[in-house]
Amino acid sequence: MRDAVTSLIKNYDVAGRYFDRNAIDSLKSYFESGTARVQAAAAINSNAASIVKQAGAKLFEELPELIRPGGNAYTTRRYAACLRDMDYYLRYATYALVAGNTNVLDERVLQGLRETYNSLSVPIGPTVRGVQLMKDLVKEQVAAAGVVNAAFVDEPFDHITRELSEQDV
Ligand SMILES: CCC1=C(C)/C(=C/C2=NC(=C\c3[nH]c(/C=C4\NC(=O)[C@H](C)[C@H]4CC)c(C)c3CCC(=O)O)/C(CCC(=O)O)=C2C)NC1=O
Repeated sequence: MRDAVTSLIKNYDVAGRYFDRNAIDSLKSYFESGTARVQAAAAINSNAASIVKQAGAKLFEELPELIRPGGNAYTTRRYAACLRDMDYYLRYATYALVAGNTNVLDERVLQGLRETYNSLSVPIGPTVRGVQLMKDLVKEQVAAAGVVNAAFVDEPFDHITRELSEQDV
């Protein structure tokens, strides 16, 4: 598992080089956004349950067929599994936010996920929609917490979306 700093060190060490201007700029920008990243994580933590619940409610409102007989989230067990998955995405997105790197998502969440979803007929498009709904709610919460320049919030959610969508071929 890597973060913004360890991944940079890894790249420069492989080449046996000191940090150059690019590396210094990227370190600066990571550390300058550090407090905001931690504030964003705190805002997510204290609202996580409600973010997942609201995103789930919106998702099923938009796509009610998911929870009707024959839908993948139909039955209490599968409904709960769906919300649990959303909670996984939110929690790991928070880790990635703080790390300034999406590696934790690749290693702990996305690896093998497509095979699992395909084998259980979990639909990718609606899952991606659920992730985007959570992103919107998170951005609202983070803004409400007074965090400015929080563009970095998009990154982990868009990464999940991109990886899931690309794999859905
Ligand atoms: C931390 C990393 C991690 C992830 C990401 C993860 C996902 C994950 N989701 C699963 C199931 C599932 N995932 C969903 C999700 C959905 N169905 C829908 O229609 C919606 C679109 C969507 C919610 C947004 C459902 C319904 C199941 C149960 C499917 C079944 O058992 O038939 C399963 C199969 C095993 C189980 O049910 O627990 C895994 C492994 N597990 C992990 O350990």
